[in-house]
Amino acid sequence: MIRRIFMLTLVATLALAASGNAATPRVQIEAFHFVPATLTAPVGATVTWTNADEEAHTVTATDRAYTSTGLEHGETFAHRFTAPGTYTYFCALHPHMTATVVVK
Ligand SMILES: [Cu+2]
Repeated sequence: MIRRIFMLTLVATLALAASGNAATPRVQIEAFHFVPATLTAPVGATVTWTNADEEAHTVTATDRAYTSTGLEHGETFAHRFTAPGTYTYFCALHPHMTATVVVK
């Protein structure tokens, strides 16, 4: 419960922080897939993932630069990309789930 309140507060804070930016790109996790599989975002964008699946998933950088905890249904994770590049990530619980963020 406390964790959920923290997450909601975090999301609200991030939403406020991002409201000055043009882009708040989002990825949905559903049916064991990241949607879209390839997301393009501008430098400095904060990408938010939402787990719409009944199963828990993580958002974990291939190079382990960042990772979420196991996200339950409805929980979110956000990461800000500060440099251009092609960033692959996967779900640590289901490593066949892979996707890419292209930052430019
Ligand atoms: Cu998963």
